[in-house]
Amino acid sequence: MAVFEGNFHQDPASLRFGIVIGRFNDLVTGKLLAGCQDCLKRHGVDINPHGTQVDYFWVPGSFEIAMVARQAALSRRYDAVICLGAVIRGQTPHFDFVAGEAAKGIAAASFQTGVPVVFGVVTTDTMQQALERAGIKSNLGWSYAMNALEMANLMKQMRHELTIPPYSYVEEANPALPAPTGEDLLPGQKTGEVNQA
Ligand code: INI
Repeated sequence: MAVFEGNFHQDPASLRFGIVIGRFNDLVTGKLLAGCQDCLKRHGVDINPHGTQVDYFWVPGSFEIAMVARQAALSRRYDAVICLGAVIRGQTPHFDFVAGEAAKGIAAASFQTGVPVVFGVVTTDTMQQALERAGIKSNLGWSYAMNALEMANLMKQMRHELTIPPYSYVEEANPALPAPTGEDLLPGQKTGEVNQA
């Protein structure tokens, strides 16, 4: 039998990452991103957005992160997707909704696609606490990048050693869209034609 464990040194230059970042509280998320990039770069990943290894997706806030992360994972382009956001309790009565939906959605994106999707949404009571986690004391962005490197490598090893149907989760998560029915049709469109609008 075997022990499977991700490592941080096995050809990181061959890995591809998608990073989804919430603009809300960008004072914090920008710093998380900088920490994340620093870690990836120092492990040999080319972080240039015009290069071949990392794509960046900016979204309005943490609530939107999961949807974009799921689409990115479904593309099969990435070995891991890293989600960066900051939800601060003091700023909103709907903290629990935004944080809860982000957590649930990000977990679902990972389960449904079989692609590691790293939960890098910082949830704190105050801006001060968030900033402490985004560079003032330590930078969790660095840790999230480590998590992504480890999981990407672990999944690579597992795909190599175990028989995992590569696209089963994707097909389950993304069944072929049904033909439009009467209610979905645009004026003049017949059943069976795909909506272009
Ligand atoms: N989004 C965040 O990322 N962090 C927050 O603290 C936050 N607050 O405070 O409301 C927040 N709200 C925006 C939300 O993520 C969506 O972008 C918005 O509701 C539109 O869907």
